[in-house]
Amino acid sequence: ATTVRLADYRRPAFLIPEVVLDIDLQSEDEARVAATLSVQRNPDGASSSSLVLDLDEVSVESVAIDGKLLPPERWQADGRYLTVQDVPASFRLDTVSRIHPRQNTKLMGIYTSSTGFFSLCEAEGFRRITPFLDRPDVMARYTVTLHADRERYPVLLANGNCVAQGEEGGARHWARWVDPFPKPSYLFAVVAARLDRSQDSFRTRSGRNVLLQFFVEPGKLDQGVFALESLKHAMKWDEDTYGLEVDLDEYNIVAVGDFNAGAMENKGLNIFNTKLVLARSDISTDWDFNFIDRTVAHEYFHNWTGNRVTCRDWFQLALKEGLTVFREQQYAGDRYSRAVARIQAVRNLRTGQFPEDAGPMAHPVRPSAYQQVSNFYTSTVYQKGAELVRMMHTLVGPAKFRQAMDLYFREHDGQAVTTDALVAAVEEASGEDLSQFRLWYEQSGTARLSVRDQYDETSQTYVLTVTQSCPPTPGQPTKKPMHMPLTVGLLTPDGRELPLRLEGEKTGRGGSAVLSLRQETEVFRFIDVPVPPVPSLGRNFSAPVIIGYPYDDQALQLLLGYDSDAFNRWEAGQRLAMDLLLRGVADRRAGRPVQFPDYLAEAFGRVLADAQKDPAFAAEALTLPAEIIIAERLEEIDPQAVHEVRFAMRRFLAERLHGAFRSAYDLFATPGPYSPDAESSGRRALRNLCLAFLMDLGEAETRSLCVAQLAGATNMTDAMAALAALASCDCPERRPALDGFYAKWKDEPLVVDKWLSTEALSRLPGTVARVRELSRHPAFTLKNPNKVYALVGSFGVNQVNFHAADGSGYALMVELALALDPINPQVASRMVRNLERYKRYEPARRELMRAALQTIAAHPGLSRETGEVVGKALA
Ligand code: HT7
Ligand code: ZN
Repeated sequence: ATTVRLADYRRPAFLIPEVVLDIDLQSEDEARVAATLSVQRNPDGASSSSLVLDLDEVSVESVAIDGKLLPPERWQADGRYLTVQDVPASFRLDTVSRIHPRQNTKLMGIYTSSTGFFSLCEAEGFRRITPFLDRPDVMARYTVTLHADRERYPVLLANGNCVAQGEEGGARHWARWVDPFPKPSYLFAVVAARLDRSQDSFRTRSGRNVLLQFFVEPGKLDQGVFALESLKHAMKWDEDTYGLEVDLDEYNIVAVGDFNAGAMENKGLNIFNTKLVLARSDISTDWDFNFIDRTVAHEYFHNWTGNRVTCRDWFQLALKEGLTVFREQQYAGDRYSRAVARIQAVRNLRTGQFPEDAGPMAHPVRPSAYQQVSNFYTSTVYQKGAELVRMMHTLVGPAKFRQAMDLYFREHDGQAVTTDALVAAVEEASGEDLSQFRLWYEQSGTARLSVRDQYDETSQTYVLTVTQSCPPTPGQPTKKPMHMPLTVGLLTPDGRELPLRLEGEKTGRGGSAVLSLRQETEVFRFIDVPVPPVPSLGRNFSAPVIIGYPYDDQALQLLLGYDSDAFNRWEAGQRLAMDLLLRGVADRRAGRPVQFPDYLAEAFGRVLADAQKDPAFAAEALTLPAEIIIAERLEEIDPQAVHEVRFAMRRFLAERLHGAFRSAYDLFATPGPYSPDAESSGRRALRNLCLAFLMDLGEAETRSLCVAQLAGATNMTDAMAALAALASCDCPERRPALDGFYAKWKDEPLVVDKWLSTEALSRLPGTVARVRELSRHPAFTLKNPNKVYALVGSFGVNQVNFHAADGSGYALMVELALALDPINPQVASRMVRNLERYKRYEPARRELMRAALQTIAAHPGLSRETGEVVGKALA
């Protein structure tokens, strides 16, 4: 396997400032692509007599320089490159190529979906359309002419503005689009399809009117209303928060049901997976609405962070993704509950990124090597990347951070840069020395902070000692200490917040202090501390680390009840539950009875009693740590033990708080028409959480309540909550509920996905067989990524059934992944990642998982994408 290394980066030998494309979509099976590239030798690049263009599944028919056809001996096209020999310093290159959209099941480049032709080019898909220097530091102005059948594909779109269109001989038409902004090829997009269109407009703060258009499969325009509203919110938010205006005359959003990613920020022509853009209350949950709002905003924010300032190479992916996820998180915090948004982001990090960072695919936020860049669209790049930006924001404060962003855009607009450009801008604007902070981009692994304290009554001094460490990760046996903010507060034993003052400092720090950690061990001496305090550590999750401190249950209950930092109130509840869950797993594995103390029920009962103040927060606080997060804390993972102990804790709480859960279920009903706003979705979240706890007891009365909720639901949030609870309940109501749901929604693909996912996530025995059966169901196809993610992806995170002790879950994953690999290797390699952490499991499962990986590795013709994952896992 070829490894691409950051250390080998060289500036391109040639630049291509202008691209003119003529794409003739002759049939679903074939398109002719004529490309005219203005090519110039790059004065800053290596000198080369040949031009080597990237290429993938494109048949090149002819090559001409400055209008003269080249003889075959002057150019060669192998599977990966088009090499043109003896080229001048500056010239026009014309190529004519053929591509096969319907055969393109990889869904990279131009491919077909039910309504027509669509494209996805990030990261390396443009080379599947035409030979090109398909790397982000080659930026060009594009003019694109599309030709297609008028009746079948009435909508013809590309980036930028439509400058001309017309009819052609027969039943065909054409349109020409010009994008005035130079862009990297990964931002290129085209669409030729039968779509309905709705339009709106946005008036920028400088008074320009921008046309907003939404395109979707015929009959589904009503499902785009929410996304268009989100887009306008996002545009306004970016003006208000960062002073950034939309720079286009026309901003188009297209929805497509077959898509490898969630969405793509192509300049002026965002293409969205239907799952992340279509919303209507009867078919979308509160979670969908929230995710759609954030994704629409995220793609829009890329217009500046990614498109105007782009990445020099794919090792710099976090430059655009980390920063844009951070901006998206800020947006969500402003628009919904700040605390809940932060809690959800941290839960995401802990379920996705922490395990990744502790496994064979662990890599720095700025990786230094890859085989397939598509395997590096990871939680580390996205979520941990956002945490790095957040830490800089915390270290320098919001005002300086804003100045840094202004500077970043001033200095780098129109450029392709490295992650260092952002750090340097923060450094320059704030005066803070971030040289050590840069290690965050280079070192993989989740750092640990071990915190110890000492209170001295006579001097009224409280000393916090913080020691950082980071476990070894592939290729990085040792780590250097990193610079990070640790936000802390101190609480009195009766829950009051103490004013903070550090020894040697003239002024106090208020109730919260941002401590700067740099050395391996740092000591902070707080003075004028009248009582032994309880520390609130890592407020608002100030750094993406694991904080170890010997809290006792009383301290945790105090923090849960009184910490002024909502995140740490939640965190205290999680720690309280986690300590008991870990004890429970140890007891179960040692054959001792698993029991839980009264104080757990009392603490959760107080949260529930207080839920009126903030139901969304209460729902988060009453959610037990996910199985995968518990597993992460164990030396050796026994998924069955983790599942059973967590389930036992849920049943314990459901029994003890039965009355309170039942009353809250009634109390938090949301009367009136559905709205996905933060308050009503918070009430629904809490009410449905109560239902789920009660359903774990499986009583007939609760089952009837659940069936009634499913039957009477006026929105998908309530319907799905009831269905999911029934799907994990071994009761007579279960099968009719699941079958009835499918029968009702079989014509709505996105709801069918919810059904597939609910079946695959069931905790009940028999799920492996059911998933196998569903993989042969007419509603399922390996060709559609959404279907794969819904069924196979959900099954892969089902901790109890995927990890069935007999290995049947692994065998099923192998079967499906190998069937998928030749169709869509990007998606297949994501599925295979569910097996990669086999070394973390107890011996029997470890062996079964290793054998599953070996079967995949030995499969003839395995894709490079899946090959990289299994190769690293087995290394
Ligand atoms: N930049 C887009 C994500 C994306 C992607 C993810 C995984 C595999 C291939 C991909 N191509 C594009 C959307 C975004 O992050 O905003
Ligand atoms: Zn993004």
